[in-house]
Amino acid sequence: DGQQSLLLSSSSRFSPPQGVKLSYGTAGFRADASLLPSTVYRVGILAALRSLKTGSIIGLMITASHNKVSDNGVKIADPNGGMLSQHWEPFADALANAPSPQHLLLLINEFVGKEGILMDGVSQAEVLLGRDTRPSGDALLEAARQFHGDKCGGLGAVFMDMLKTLMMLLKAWFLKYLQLPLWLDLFAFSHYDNNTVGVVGAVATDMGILTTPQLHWMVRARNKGMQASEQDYFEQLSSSFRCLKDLIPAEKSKFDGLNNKVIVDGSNGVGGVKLKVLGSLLNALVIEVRNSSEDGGVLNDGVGADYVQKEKVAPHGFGSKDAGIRCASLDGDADRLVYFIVPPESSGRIDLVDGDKILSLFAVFIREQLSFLNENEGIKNSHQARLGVVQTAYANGASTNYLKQLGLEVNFTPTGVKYLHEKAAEFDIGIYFEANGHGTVLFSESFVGWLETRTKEISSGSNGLSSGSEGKKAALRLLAVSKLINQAVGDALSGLLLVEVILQYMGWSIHRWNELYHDLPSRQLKVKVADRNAVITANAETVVVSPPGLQEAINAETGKYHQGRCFVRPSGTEDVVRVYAEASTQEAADTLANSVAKLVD
Ligand code: NG1
Ligand code: ZN
Repeated sequence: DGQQSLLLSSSSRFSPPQGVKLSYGTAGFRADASLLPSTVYRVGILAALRSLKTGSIIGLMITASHNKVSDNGVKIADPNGGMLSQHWEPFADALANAPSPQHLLLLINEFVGKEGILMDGVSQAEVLLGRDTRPSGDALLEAARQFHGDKCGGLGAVFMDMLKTLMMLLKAWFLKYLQLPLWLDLFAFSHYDNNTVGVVGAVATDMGILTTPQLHWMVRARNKGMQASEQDYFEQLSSSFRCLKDLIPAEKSKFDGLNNKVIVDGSNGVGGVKLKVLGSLLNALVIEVRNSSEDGGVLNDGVGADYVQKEKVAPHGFGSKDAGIRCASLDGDADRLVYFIVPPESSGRIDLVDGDKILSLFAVFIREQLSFLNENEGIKNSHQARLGVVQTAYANGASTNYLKQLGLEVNFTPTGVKYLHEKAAEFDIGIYFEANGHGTVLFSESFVGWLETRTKEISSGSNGLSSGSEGKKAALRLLAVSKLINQAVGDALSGLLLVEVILQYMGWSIHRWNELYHDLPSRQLKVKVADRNAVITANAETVVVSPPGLQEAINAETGKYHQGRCFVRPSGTEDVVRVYAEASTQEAADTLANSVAKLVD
């Protein structure tokens, strides 16, 4: 009958790919784009349920970041702009892998009951949609729209129609086998019989092509009741940059011509386009963008932060002509940022200024501002801000030593923004970065509130701070940093502006910055194995607990090298086991990585 055919067409269009087990992973679902329509469809349902559960706006981003152009992915932004609550990940996995609409339906119902999600006909789900420049992005959104209803557009219709289909199916199924009509009434099922009215309303707004951090920023801003258009994003970043720039002491800003220019590799993706807009709002900085999506190059192919960081070579379009100039590279969705220095001869190899060094620069600056605050009598006893830094095992050992030697508290978490972010949120100011360039600086609400009150008191002259004192300026600077740097996720655009203004403040060239410490040589490898999840780790991924014996073998290899450090872990975004090795020479790091890769194979 009608229900059956709806179901049939649903399952034929949106059945999950055969023989593939999808996992929400480090950064949502990722796979070859051709495998993803059913996943995007189902994540659309997930997003709507999440919105109902939290009573807030949720984000849905279609991107596969630094992965190759034929891949794509989908992930959720939670109400605060962060990653999907880990507690919902098993549900996401189950949804994506449900073999049939019947299973999907049961899963949803079970979960809705368990989570106590209100489907009262009044509550509205609201989801903001974003995608990067991947050619498959549009089609994936379209795939999610195939059941387009007559009243609502986009995801709303998908959600409505999916639920309607599922509810009808469930009704038939339950009535036939379980005789549980009463139970169904709990879901006020009858409303679904009408084609235009639903128990659940879901509104999806397509925000168009965005960087991942822009979408997260918008979700966060909307839920805080703030203006959240793309223009608002650009305004906030550029005005806080200007504010920081204006707070640079005259004696500190000794610049030569080179120092107000940065050349940025956009990875042939979305970041370059957005950075051009941002750059046009700034006078104090010249941003030259190369490898932008409209330049026609292939996304992430020989370009981008991941390539530059892993291969330690200049991206396409950069060469010895750029020697000595500050260069930076974004990844495909602009949530990663690394800097680099091109050597004078075309040897290919670059000096990489990675996420660890960005973290170190931010830490030095923020620590200095906090000490200005603490030195100031008016502030001394009222608030001692706790500053913490968070890294993963991929952080270069030399960076960890440097940060500890600055007297900072260094914390380690497993790979994955969700873990780093959560840890950093425990501090008044928490700085987290992955070596690959993903990171940000989080300010606690109480500390921002304190800064706001303090800077207001200062401007009305009602406290002990003399206007123009370093204490006052430090408070204003920290407040501006909290507005400039994305509070939702790592954001290459806001990170770049913060790096640039701190370098101007310090009067540092990229060379001076790079000299903060010297990286230990390192090597990263990927190993394709039958089942990467056979490798189970502990202690922030530094130790293998299964298969048995592997860690002992790694220890034995590592022990052969001076300053040797090595660990392996299954990737959360690719079907590989990653090997990381560090040692006192590049050759040693390479050999260590290669021999451990053989142990894993
Ligand atoms: P996996 O594939 O789990 O290693 C990679 C990065 C993470 C993170 C995610 C999300 C490395 C070694 N791993 O995760 O740090 O950025 O992608 O994009 O760079
Ligand atoms: Zn990314």
